[in-house]
Amino acid sequence: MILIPVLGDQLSPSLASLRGGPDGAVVLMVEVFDEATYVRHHKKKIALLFSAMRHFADELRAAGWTVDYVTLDAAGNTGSFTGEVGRAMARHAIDGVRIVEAGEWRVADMIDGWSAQFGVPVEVLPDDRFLCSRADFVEWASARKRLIMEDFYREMRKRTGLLMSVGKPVGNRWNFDPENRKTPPRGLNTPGVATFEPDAVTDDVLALVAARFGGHFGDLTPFRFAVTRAQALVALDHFIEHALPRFGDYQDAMVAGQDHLWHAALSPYINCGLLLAREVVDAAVAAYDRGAAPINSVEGFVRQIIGWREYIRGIYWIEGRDYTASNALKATRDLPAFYWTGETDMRCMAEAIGSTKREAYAHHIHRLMITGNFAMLAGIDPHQVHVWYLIVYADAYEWVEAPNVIGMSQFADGGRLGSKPYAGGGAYINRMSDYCGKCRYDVKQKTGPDACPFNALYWDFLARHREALKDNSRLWRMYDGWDRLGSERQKATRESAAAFLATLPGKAPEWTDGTA
Ligand code: FAD
Ligand code: DLZ
Ligand code: SF4
Repeated sequence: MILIPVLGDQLSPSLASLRGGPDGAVVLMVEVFDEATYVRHHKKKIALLFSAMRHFADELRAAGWTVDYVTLDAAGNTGSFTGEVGRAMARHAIDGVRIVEAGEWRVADMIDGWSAQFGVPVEVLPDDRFLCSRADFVEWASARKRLIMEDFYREMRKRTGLLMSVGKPVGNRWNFDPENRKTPPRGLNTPGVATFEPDAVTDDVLALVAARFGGHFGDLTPFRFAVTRAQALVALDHFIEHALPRFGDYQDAMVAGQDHLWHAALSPYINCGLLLAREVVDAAVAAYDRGAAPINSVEGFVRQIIGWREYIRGIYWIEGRDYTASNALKATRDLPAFYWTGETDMRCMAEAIGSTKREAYAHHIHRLMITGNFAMLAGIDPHQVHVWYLIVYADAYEWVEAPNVIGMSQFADGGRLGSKPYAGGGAYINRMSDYCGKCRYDVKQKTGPDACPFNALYWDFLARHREALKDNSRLWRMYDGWDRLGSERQKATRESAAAFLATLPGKAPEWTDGTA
């Protein structure tokens, strides 16, 4: 008999290992302590995964599959994927395993050991829920010196035919980003995201998570995530109808008290398999075709998914197991404790961390230009930053989190993923948000105890890393600006940055040491 382990991020009825329908095999799904604690995930993330796994198992059973589901508190649960596959082998007289490739090195390495350990053939199928296979990405990358996302994206547009018309991009442009940098006017109503009341299955999971992982970061309730494919499809429809039309316009905006703005908040569902990337972009393109959303929004959204998401995954596998140890800028400062509490006078940081804590979600600009930007400017150890991001977001799996953090946001890979560090001072944040007006710091002041910390930190970062960054042509204008400040103001700026950094609290090890 064949055993088909289905991992927590493989909750798709069309998964390659399940294709063709029930065939006498046993599907194995396991809630294991190791997966919940290899980093101490946000409570909401664990609840989402366990509830979605339980619902998915029920749906497979209803479709005729034999499903062996091991709950976290089942007697004898060994706590690991390998331990549970071993126990299932004994329960079912298994003579072969069929599994879709894991999303990350850690689990892929486990699966690689199973055939020798259990003495049966293990067939590992490509995860074709991605639009670009690992092999195709390697082929694309091997023909190039620099792996530029925009080049990859255009290739994907051509390959998929999405937003293409007789070989040309729809609207005669590949990219409508210049239209996508608007600051939302005051009082604009945001559409919110679709929310779902917990059912009995979710209630059981919430009680389990509270009892077993109560010390993990983040708010467990209110819990309003979709936990079934049917609910996730409702969330997709809600986004397409209510948020997509303005997604492009306000993609980079930040507004106090608004966690989602016009973002999709679909990544937790796409990444665990409740939604497929392809159906999500097809829905956006269909909205464009029927005139329900403008090209700048639809193109921007499609680019995030068939461009960024696929590119990031390709980079993850190319970079290898040691990518998360990269530290090109040799940053060593501990992650300040306020990353876990949100208790800081920097209003922008408090907003981004608050959303993270409440929702296990923050939109892209919060992640990139607030918490990520601050960590890079302050010289925080990128590995600690990586662990934080892996813990706190419901959509975080190493394949997508690590290149975004180590590469895009911390420049810790020395520029292999991004062509320049995403560094910004207070002026950027002030332009893109309504935070600064009510902040205890003054965004207009450059130095001194009341000045916005991002201002001095921004220049201090550039000055500190001049040797490493001076040849980057995209930064010449910034270095020119720094040189024109003159030595007096440069000195005051660096002293101001040092004074601020000296006030940073230390890290809170209970959330970052990876133990239960
Ligand atoms: P939207 O803004 O509505 O975008 C639509 C979709 O595009 C997302 O659902 C997502 O599937 C995709 N997407 C957009 N940008 C990216 C990107 N850079 N990489 C991959 N997919 C992208 N995304 C994750 O899925 N998991 C992570 O752990 C993660 N960590 C991040 C860490 C940092 C420091 C940064 C800067 C970005 C990270 N991202 C991550 C990418 C992006 O921020 C999230 O995908 C996005 O915020 C999810 O919210 P949304 O669905 O509302 O996205
Ligand atoms: C994230 C996660 C968590 C918290 N728990 C489980 C689990 O108990 N069982 C499971 O199969 N998967 C879980 N996952 C998702 C896995 O970590 C994910 O499937 C692997 O990282 C492979 O990419
Ligand atoms: Fe953030 Fe500075 Fe604005 Fe305060 S003044 S919200 S710290 S950018």
